[in-house]
Amino acid sequence: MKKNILFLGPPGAGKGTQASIISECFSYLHLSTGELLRQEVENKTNLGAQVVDIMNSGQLVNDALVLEIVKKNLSLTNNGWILDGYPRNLSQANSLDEVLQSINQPLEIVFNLSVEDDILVSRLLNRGRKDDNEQTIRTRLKIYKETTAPLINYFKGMNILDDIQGDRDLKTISKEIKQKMAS
Ligand code: B4P
Repeated sequence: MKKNILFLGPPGAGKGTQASIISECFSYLHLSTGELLRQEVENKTNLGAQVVDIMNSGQLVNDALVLEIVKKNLSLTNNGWILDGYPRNLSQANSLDEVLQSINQPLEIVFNLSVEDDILVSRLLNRGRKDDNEQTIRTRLKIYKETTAPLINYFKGMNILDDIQGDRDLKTISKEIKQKMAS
């Protein structure tokens, strides 16, 4: 059973949703950089104050800040983890590679969730989080295409990428992910 997993995909593709289901099922650590950053904002920490405007505008938070969060949390477990929302650019992918080498826990599988733009926009508008307004969503989608989507080829080159069609019902998607983790 694969236990070091990463979810890739545009905003609203269901990375957080599936990562929660799978991490709960296997008792893996679920590391969502978006969620951890939102907690910093909620707790009104210094870090939260630095990132709140960036997040609300749909831009990516500074790489070094996110890396600190990832390092701190990944070193807490060797029992399996799911990264959700990290990395989001090539520089973050290279940093992740270094961190994983240093803790000797190689990434085993990347699930690339794909969903059409119109469905993504309507899902996010329905969700209604603070950064889920039309303008911010368009910015996030643009940044995803320019900055994050190139990671698909990066992970394909490592031979660990699996494409998952994300516009189906939650259970069907989770079932397919579990099958692929077991194979
Ligand atoms: P994230 O928290 O990562 O959020 P996301 O990409 O918008 O959402 P996700 O794909 O997880 O969608 P979800 O499952 O919730 O990022 C937010 C912000 O944080 C970024 O814009 C950025 O500023 C910052 N950030 C995070 N990581 C960063 C990094 N590494 N570097 C720099 N900045 C970073 O699903 C969305 C909705 O769809 C939900 O309502 C869900 O119920 C629904 N849904 C999911 N699957 C469905 C399905 N199969 N069918 C129907 N509905 C479904």
